[in-house]
Amino acid sequence: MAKSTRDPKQQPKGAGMHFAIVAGRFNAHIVDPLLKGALAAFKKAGVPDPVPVIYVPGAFEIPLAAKKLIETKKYDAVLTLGAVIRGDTPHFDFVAGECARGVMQVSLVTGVPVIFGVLTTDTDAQAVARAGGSTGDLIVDNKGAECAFSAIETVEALRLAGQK
Ligand code: INI
Repeated sequence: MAKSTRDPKQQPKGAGMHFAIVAGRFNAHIVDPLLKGALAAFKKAGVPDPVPVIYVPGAFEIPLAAKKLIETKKYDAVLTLGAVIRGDTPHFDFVAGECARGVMQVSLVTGVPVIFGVLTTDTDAQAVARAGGSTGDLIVDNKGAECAFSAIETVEALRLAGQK
């Protein structure tokens, strides 16, 4: 499985940062552990509780919900979580592609990071493995947790960039 280059001993610090999560309900057996992982990672990094979670039907609806959250001006970044599995749908490419495109578009148009925690896999087993699999750990091998750390790291990076 592909690995992030982040040093796991160097946990980013999220105190004073505010995030919201958009989660697709489709493939809930995958998205639920992604969400648990993300919330555990935010907690570990000191992000203030609660982190609000907005549910939408599926990945296709994620970008608009992220935009609406950003328009409240309450959040430093929005984390998106979902699972699109090729075996499940002939319109995989439309759902996965438009979700990814929409997430990037919202991020660029608003100037607020929208983190892409939407799994796009060929099989259910691949998605399970990226959602913590059987590790029994909320953070290890969990794309939701990894993306929560990415959200913090991106906010840190943009704050630094803004000071240059
Ligand atoms: N939505 C997903 O999040 N994952 C999927 O795998 C999926 N499949 O298989 O179709 C899916 N479809 C629903 C889609 O996101 C929209 O909710 C729906 O088309 C209504 O706009």
